[in-house]
Amino acid sequence: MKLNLGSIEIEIAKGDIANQPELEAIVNAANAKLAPGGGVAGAIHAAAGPVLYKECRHLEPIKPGEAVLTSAYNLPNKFVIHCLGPVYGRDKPESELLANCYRNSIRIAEEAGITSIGFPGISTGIFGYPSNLAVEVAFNTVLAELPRIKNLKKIKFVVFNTEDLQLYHIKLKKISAG
Ligand code: AR6
Repeated sequence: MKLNLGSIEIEIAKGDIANQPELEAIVNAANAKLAPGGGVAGAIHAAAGPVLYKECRHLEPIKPGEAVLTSAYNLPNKFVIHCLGPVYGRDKPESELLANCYRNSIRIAEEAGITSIGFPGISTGIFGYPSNLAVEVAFNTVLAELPRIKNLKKIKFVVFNTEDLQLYHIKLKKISAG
């Protein structure tokens, strides 16, 4: 499903964030040490190859809400933006820290002149953030950033399972209905 808001296309799709060849940048749901882990981080590091972690070692540690930019190496993208989401129930205020992830990722992408970016559901896996709440934060933060965007033309939410896809659909429909 797609929605055009001004010059920016918002898309939601089910898929693997590490296999998004049409996107210039993908976002990693990283850990503080920017190390290969499970979930999104595991998939991204496995596809990028070990050189990604070599670059990451110079940039860690990062704090919840922070984001950093690296090359994408063997991934089919140019860049990876690594951000650390909050652990639900531990890093507070959770919604603000999660919003910082989306905001900082978009700002870093803009500074680098990136035209397309893909987000996974940051914090909604191992970090335990309920998907229904995270979807609200993700969309509301992205929408609030739109007026400042000059370079980005496409923002894609890449969702891993059907239940989460449904939540994203409902939210996007509400936005398109105004
Ligand atoms: N593509 C798209 N979405 C995915 C993929 C994938 N390949 N794999 C999982 N998801 P998580 P977090 C979904 O756990 O909660 C790592 O070990 C998944 O279903 O990757 O921010 C890091 O090293 C969930 O909805 O990220 C950190 O230690 C969402 O992506 C920690 O986990 C995020 O799941 C970060 O936890």
